[in-house]
Amino acid sequence: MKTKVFTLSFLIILCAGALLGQGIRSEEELPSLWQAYTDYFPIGAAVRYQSLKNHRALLEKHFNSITAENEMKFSTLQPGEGTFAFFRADEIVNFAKKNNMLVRGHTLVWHRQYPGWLFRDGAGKAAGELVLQRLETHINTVLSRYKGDVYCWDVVNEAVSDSMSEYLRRDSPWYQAVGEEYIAEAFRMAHRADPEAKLFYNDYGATRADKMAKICFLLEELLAAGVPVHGMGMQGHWDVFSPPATEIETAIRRYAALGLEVQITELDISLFRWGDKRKFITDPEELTVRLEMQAKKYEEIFRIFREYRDVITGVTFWGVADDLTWKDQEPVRGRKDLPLLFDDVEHQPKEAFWRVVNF
Ligand code: HXH
Repeated sequence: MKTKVFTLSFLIILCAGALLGQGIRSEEELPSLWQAYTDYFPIGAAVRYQSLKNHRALLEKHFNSITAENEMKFSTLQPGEGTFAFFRADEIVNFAKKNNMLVRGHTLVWHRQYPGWLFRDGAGKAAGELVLQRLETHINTVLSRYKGDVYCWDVVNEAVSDSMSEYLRRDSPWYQAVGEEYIAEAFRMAHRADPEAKLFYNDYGATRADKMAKICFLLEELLAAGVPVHGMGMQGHWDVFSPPATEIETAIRRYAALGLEVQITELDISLFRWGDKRKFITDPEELTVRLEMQAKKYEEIFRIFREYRDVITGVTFWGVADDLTWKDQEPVRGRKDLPLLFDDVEHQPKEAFWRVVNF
């Protein structure tokens, strides 16, 4: 009997030891992403409410900044007029505080994910004045709640048009209700509500010459009018084919030349061209090639980011690991993408991870 118990406990200890040992070893061996970048800039990730559970270990080890992917958008925070829902956003902020992470706020003014009531008045459309009043209430409520916790805000997201024949998006409900003044007003309101917060204009396609020219024109106008804008957020939803790293570098210099901080706010590198209609890359050889292209792209752009550490004040990935990414739904619904640094199966580091941390 005694020998049996002895053998059993011995076995249990052996197994536990092996498991624990393995866990500890791989944890220790893997360098931490944010620690590799302490001399450069904070490394952030966008999280969803569920990724606080699913990706907790990765978040705690590799990131020192966090952004809510959806939980701080207008429709989530104020679904009904005067009815604020802070529960999920608070959870994210508390997680960040517990782990000494920065929080980037995203986003106050956008033409998507806004609540229906915002632009309505009774049966008709709300006048510009009413919309601005509602915006001010929203900004005051949200920024005072997170004062000291959220260090920067994407005040206006994607206001510039993609069309060659248009400057600002005219189909935006903000533009339709208020006219182009909504942009300057939003920044002024945010600055009044939290004078310490760094205020960003955020957009995608920000490296393309035509769109960059329009964004710079907007930023110059705002700065010339004394509007409190402190930074340019380049989203960074790129793919393995484009844009070339040189184009990204040119854009960083151009925005920095305006006297603004630059952040890469929503980084991911898709394996697909934007309009590729396929749902998967089924050929294993093609997949290998694309993942290598992705690793190379990440390596190139991070070399540039490090070079510009004087102007780049943050780099945030739009997700944590490949099992939870908006790219699976947009721009092609149901297309399985693998755009991040950790894999979708076991959250293991991909080749791209090593190219980013080894320099
Ligand atoms: C970002 N927009 C948002 O800032 C972020 O809040 C969201 O969670 C994800 C991405 C990027 C984006 C850009 C264009 C777009 C959709 C999202 O829509 C298009 C789709 C097809 C073709 C052109 C534009």
